[in-house]
Amino acid sequence: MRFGSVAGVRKPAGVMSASAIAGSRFLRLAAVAALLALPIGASVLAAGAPATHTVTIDGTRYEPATLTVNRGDTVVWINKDPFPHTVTAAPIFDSGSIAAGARWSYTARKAGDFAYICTLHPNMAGRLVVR
Ligand SMILES: [Cu+2]
Repeated sequence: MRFGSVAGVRKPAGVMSASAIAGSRFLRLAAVAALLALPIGASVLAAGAPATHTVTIDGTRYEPATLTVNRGDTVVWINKDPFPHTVTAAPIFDSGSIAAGARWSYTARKAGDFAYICTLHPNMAGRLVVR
C-alpha cells in the first residue's frame, strides 16, 4: 500500500490517505484535550502567578510609599539605612526590628488597604494595598 500522492497523479481534494485520516483523528483528539484543559489554564493566567515586590527603606522613607499587590504576592522590605526600622500594621503584619542592611518579607494573604509605620520612627509612613 502506498501513502501520499504518486508522481504525476493529483489526488482530488477531499481524498485523504490512511495516514492523513489517522493524523486528523489524532489532531481532533488533541484539540478536544486542549479545549478541556483551557478553563484551567485560563483561570491560572487570569489570576497570574504570585509576584514579588520590593520596597526600599532608605533615608527613613519607604520607597515606594504606596504599593498595590495581588493577594498571594510577596513584598520584601530592604533596609538600606545604617540603623533599624520596622514595617508595622498591627495586627495584620509587623516585621519587628529590621536591622541595617537586612530585609523582611511578607506574603499578602489578606485583602485590604493597610497603612503601616515604623514603630521606631513613627513619622515614617507607608501603605500596602492588597486586592
Ligand atoms: Cu524606622
